[in-house]
Amino acid sequence: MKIKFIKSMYLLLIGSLFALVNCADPGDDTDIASSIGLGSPITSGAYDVTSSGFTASWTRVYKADSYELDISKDKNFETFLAGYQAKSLTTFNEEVYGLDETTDYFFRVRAVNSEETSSNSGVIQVTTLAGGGPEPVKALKDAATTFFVGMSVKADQLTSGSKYDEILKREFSSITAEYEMKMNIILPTKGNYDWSKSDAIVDYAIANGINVHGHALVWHNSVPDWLKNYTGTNAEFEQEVKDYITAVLTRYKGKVTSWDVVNEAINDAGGTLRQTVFSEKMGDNYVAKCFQFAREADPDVLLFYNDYSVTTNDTKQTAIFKLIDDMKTNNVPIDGIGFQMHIQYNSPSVNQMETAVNKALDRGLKLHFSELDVRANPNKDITTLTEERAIAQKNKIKEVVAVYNAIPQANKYAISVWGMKDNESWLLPFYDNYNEWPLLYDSNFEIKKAHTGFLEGLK
Ligand code: 9MR
Repeated sequence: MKIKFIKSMYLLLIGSLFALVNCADPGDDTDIASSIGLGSPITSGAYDVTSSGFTASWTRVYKADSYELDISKDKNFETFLAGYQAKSLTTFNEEVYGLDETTDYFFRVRAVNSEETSSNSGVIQVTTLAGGGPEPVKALKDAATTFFVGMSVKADQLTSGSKYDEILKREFSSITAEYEMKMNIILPTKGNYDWSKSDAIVDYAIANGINVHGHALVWHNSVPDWLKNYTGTNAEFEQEVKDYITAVLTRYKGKVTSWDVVNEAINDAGGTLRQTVFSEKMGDNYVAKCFQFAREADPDVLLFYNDYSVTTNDTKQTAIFKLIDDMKTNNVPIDGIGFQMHIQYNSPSVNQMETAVNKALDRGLKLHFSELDVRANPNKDITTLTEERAIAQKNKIKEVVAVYNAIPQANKYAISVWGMKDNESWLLPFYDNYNEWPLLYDSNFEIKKAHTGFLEGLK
């Protein structure tokens, strides 16, 4: 009886295996794919819900080229939000804004390719939050508790009671002179130091408990004419540079925390040392010499090398870290590296930033994300800052801050923005006064989405 039962179970098992093999005929993959059809996206919900918007997100569908998003106030989708009836998207999320507060919204999404459109995803309901007037905006320096938030300044902005003064004191914990602590301003003619602007900036910082990052001791673009056209010997030229570095660091000892000792020494192409009056007169090891002079003048000040395109130009990045490695091998004192973040709304990627950051961390350097501004119009294709571009700019700043915030405390120093208001950025005159909005404040001192992006990057 028992044997008979086992035998019939055995036959049943063989039979069902045979049936399974038959129905899953592996001979024709396309038949299987077309019989399954294009899958529907899975809606993973809404995030970043505020009183006026939310972000809808969904999963990627195999073989889909794009997605169609419907948003409605009505769960049966009999009417649609303007622009959101089958809105075509190639991304897996959409930031929706301009909505009413405490209101229900519904969204669903379909996958699309050249042959078909999938059925709808499940419907997600989102309720926007209560408004209650504008939310209090956290000050950048209060939100960033583990590093300085800096801004570049000009001495004439620092009058007590000015709008700049008010915003600086509220938002920023560090300042850098945009140009008034460079050599052509401090030492315009041989032997005649002019400390008026640099003192005004440093005194303002001290009076208001703000850190100062010094910028920049040696930069080929800020050499005073008398030194550019120097007629003395190379040894005398080197002594002039040493005297200058010593004078500046001595004057600001204990007042200025850090200096960009040499700025932009590496060429954009070829990974070579930029040929300047400094390399010509002091030799290719002039960078190391300047760091030595600085350390001799002030044993405590932090010494940075500062350059641009570090995250996006691989050849330059390699050359910069080689320069630093050579300095370290020769026991030349260097504390940190500044990545000038003159970037764009669509570049660099998080991966590019992390790669460059990791190279600095591997070498135990402090990191300064210096000179941050984010071009919203690098291809000159817009004439006003569109909502879409403002959001893309905001998201890029959020990524920048998140990457920086994730580095170990010991390697953090500051993120410094290069200017306060859009209309006063160096970028406008530099690129023939084109339309650009690269900063955190607009021309009326109003906070932009970019500012929110900075705060969100800290969350
Ligand atoms: O933004 C600065 C501009 O106001 C000055 O006229 C110029 C020359 O001193 O320098 C600009 O700042 C540069 C910085 O010192 C180094 N990196 C590139 C910046 C933009 O050119």
